[in-house]
Amino acid sequence: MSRITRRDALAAAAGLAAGLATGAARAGRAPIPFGSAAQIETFRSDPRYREALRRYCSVIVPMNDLKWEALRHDRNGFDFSGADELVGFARQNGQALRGHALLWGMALPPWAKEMSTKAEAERELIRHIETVVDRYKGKIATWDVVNEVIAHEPTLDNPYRDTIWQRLLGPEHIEIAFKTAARVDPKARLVINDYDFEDPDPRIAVRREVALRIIRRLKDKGIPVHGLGMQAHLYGERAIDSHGLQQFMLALGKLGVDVEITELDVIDWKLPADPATRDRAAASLVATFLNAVVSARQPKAIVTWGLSDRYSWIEETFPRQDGAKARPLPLDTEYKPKPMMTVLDRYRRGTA
Ligand code: 9MR
Repeated sequence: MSRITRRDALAAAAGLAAGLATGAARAGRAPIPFGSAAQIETFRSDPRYREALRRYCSVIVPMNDLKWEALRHDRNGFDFSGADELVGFARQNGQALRGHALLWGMALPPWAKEMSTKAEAERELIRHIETVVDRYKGKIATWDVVNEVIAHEPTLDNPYRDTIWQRLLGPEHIEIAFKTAARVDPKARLVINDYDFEDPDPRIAVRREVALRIIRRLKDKGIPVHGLGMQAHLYGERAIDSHGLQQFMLALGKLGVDVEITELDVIDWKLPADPATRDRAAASLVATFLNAVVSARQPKAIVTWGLSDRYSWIEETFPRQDGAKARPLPLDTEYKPKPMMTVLDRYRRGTA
């Protein structure tokens, strides 16, 4: 057996540093847990959907069932039926869970939209987070504590999204949410989740800066925040700003927070009609995006917003002019893996 000399050790360290500096992707990178959001209606009605969740995922995210709209039909009650079903399924299969989302300005029941005072909003928000996080303590390890709190087109003076939470509580709504989640489950990973971080538009650079400032402010106040969730609904017609993304990853690292990809899919409304061409373009966009991220930071997870093109929000929100079905996800409508799945597999297996 050879002894490792000090010189060998230094040379190895220099090589490692050089590799990191160039962001070289090497074989043998650690696998990144992969998963998907799961929609309860589909989960109940389509056995092939359940089978795909079992087969491909090591992480499950209830897509809608932990939102206020699903849990809080009325002010006093909590309906955990859908969430419990998905949480039970994931646990049976040894899959990790992400909770989505404790605070969002959308998907609120009518009574919550009608809240009118600061005291009321604060009381309801705290009670909601206490009840939900406590119920899934030890089961849901990671929470999207706040979702989409950054304005769509923020300025540094006006950074927050106009929601009922911002209107009634001001910027403090973010702190209240994180503080409460941390108090109820001190072991949970707490994430700030948002969209539009990846293209070269100047608006995106401001969004990244706002995210960094929110995280810095929480940290300065001693409020735990562990990760930034990048939704990554990638637009087929937009470029990926690899350099900007890498700088963003490094800045997040300096702040001591992890990164995860939380709602990956491809908005393919402007991509070519031919399905094979469209699938290749989507896969290549996903590869460019993930390469940029992992060359700077190892994400904690990569999660897609659904698995099969059979069911996706993209179709309705971003309909194609030619009326063709959207192809945003890694499996086709018949659950056959598409080129996007080949790309994701490399990260899932650690061979990227
Ligand atoms: O995909 C979700 C769709 O089924 C719901 O109707 C909608 C409203 O609750 O939310 C969609 O998911 C969103 C996610 O929660 C936050 N980021 C954007 C997603 C797509 O709109």
